[in-house]
Amino acid sequence: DPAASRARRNGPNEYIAQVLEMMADQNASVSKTEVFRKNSYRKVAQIVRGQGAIPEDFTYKDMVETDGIGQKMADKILEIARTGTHRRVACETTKDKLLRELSSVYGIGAGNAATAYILGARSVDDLRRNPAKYKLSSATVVGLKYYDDLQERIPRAEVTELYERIKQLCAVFPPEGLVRVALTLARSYAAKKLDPDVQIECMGSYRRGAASSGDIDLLLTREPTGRKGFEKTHAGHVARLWKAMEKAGIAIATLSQPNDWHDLSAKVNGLCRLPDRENARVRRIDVLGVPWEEMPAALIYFTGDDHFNRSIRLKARKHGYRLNQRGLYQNVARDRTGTKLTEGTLVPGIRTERDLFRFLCVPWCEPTERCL
Ligand code: DCP
Ligand code: MG
Ligand code: MN
Repeated sequence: DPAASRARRNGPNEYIAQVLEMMADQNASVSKTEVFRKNSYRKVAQIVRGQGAIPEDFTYKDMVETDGIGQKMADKILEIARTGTHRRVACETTKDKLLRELSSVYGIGAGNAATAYILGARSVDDLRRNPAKYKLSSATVVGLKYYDDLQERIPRAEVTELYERIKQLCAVFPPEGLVRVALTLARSYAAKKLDPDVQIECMGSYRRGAASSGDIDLLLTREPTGRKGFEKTHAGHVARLWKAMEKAGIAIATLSQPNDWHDLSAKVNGLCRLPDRENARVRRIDVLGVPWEEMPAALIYFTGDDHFNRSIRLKARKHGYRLNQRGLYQNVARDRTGTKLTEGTLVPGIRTERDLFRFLCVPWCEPTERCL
């Protein structure tokens, strides 16, 4: 009976019931014992909700005589009633704290953290000492190696310096293939400007003008030029740039790489630092290729912040469009619940961020104003 169950909520034992439910949640549903324990806590929480105040109206004796509540459980309920909590729950907050600490390592999400915890990890140092035991990926092992550096934010001036140095590298990509072999033999390739038309933008909090950034987000694109069907694009440029960054001592580790380095949307996640600098900290950097026609939407998405993105997407949606990091789409069919039925087609004629704002009737606002 839903009405009765609603009435029982917020009854005299509601707090006790909630603590019991927290204790239920402490049992992962992995083993049969855990599932059993979880369910028995839940059942007892429901029983307790339906009774008079503990321990005056629903006494210890009453509890033990109730189906589903044994002596051990009755002891726990009394402890909660007396102290407002239970030792297990008090330790739950430390467990939560620990899971959060474990997830602060690059590459460890909530799932990996829980796994490592079950396998016995109780600190980041534990992970460091025995990465194999906790089934950590190779990227996570790298994340652990530079854990202390990666905890720190990057001062704006340092992002600027890295960004400038990386842009300079773009101007001197060595060419590929036979041309490269020939030029290498001639020992003259180093100063060759490969592609002066490549465009690199530094996104995220940096573009919003922040005084410090958590990581560096670079977009790489190029307007296709040349005869239709034989256009020159930025295909392969992310790979060339990353290689040049490695050679220059800027990129020091690759955390994840694209399946196809030649894809126009190729993306690499890695670590970098200012070379030839004593005590230069190791920083997180992402380099992403963006097809030219996706640039307006990509600029908006990667500038953020995430609240701004959510609100401009919502606005697009209210007008019957769909905005994501690849573009603004029209003729998106949705059913009555709002679930998307078709992908729609790109709205034509949008070449800049401003075009996109104008199309959605959003007054222009500078990247530095996009913090909601
Ligand atoms: N983004 C988003 N929603 C997410 C994650 C990211 O809209 N869940 C967008 C907005 C962000 C941009 O991508 O501004 C870059 O993501 P970051 O996580 O690098 O965030 P910031 O660069 O804004 O902040 P930080 O300085 O912490 O890197
Ligand atoms: Mg960022
Ligand atoms: Mn990022």
